[in-house]
Amino acid sequence: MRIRTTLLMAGMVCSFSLSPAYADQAVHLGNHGVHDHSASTASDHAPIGVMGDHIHGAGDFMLSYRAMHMDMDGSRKGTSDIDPVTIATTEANRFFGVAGQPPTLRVVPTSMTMDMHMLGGMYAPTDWLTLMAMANYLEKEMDHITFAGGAGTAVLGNFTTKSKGWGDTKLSGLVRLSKNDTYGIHLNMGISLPTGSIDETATVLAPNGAMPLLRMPYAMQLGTGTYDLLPGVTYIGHKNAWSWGAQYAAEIRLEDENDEGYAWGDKHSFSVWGSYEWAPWISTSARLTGYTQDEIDGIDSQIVVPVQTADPDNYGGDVLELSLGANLLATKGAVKGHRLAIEATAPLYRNLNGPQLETDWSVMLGWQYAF
Ligand SMILES: [Cu+2]
Repeated sequence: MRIRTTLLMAGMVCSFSLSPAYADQAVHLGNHGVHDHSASTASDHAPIGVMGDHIHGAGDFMLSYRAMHMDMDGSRKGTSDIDPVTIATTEANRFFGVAGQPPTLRVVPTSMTMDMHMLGGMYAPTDWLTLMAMANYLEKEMDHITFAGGAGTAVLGNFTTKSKGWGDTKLSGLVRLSKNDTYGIHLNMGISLPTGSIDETATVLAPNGAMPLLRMPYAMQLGTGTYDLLPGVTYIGHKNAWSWGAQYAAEIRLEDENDEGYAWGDKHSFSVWGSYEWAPWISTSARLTGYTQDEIDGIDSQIVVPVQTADPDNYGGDVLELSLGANLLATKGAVKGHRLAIEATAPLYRNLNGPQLETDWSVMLGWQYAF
């Protein structure tokens, strides 16, 4: 792990020292002039769901707030739906054999919502480097059915678990590699600090009728518990009213396990988008995002319950999503320079390590202001 951290540092130092070569290319070529946002238009920014999509001119600051709501309903195993009764009667409980553990998964999650509040700041000390920080506040809620006893289809009852609090904190450097009138390319070099809790608890309804207070499964925790590397590359282009872009972004765990004995799977995502600017104050966009994530590696020895979310193997998978969005930019008046954006996302394809709850849709609203 220490080796990977050292490589990261070396990479950053290397990029910084290369910077003078890029500096001339970077001067005043985009819509982001130095302290001059008068030439900005709505499509200067990618769809709001893309993180680290743009860089700023020297001396610029930007503040942002994003709110995301995600709705998950029903479970999926591979590419097929799987219903609660089938899970409760046929899906093996990996903890069977431990005292009191039934052979199948007698507690089934039916739906989950996640609300995320993202506070971001950007600052460009020079034209080739923009620094970015983001803090996240999360609220999660999961509904469950508890089936009675160790077998059969009789339902004992329902319960809901909740968690909320600050998640992990992300710090990034966006390094401009190239930019001209039509396109720009930059590196995203970020790190995620494990500021989110991974030992949140909730009262649950067990198949035997007991209501113990237990550590919640991985999906309900607020952070990864590990330092994570967030590398990426972003390409953006624009010509007349059209803009387009592509971004590769990854989450790579820098530690083999967190304090509780596990690490989330590495995640790789690739996004492509196009947008059309109807007027300087409004653009609309379409975006395709594909991602793949490994299952959880290791196990938290305190999470031993007959529910799919307690099995580290029931995490990750391959997903393709479609997003439609709009960017608005106030070009005059008292709110000049303020941006509002919205983007809604729905899945096109899902192959999940499961059974696992599936995401039906999500929507993100954002506000941004540069000065
Ligand atoms: Cu910005």
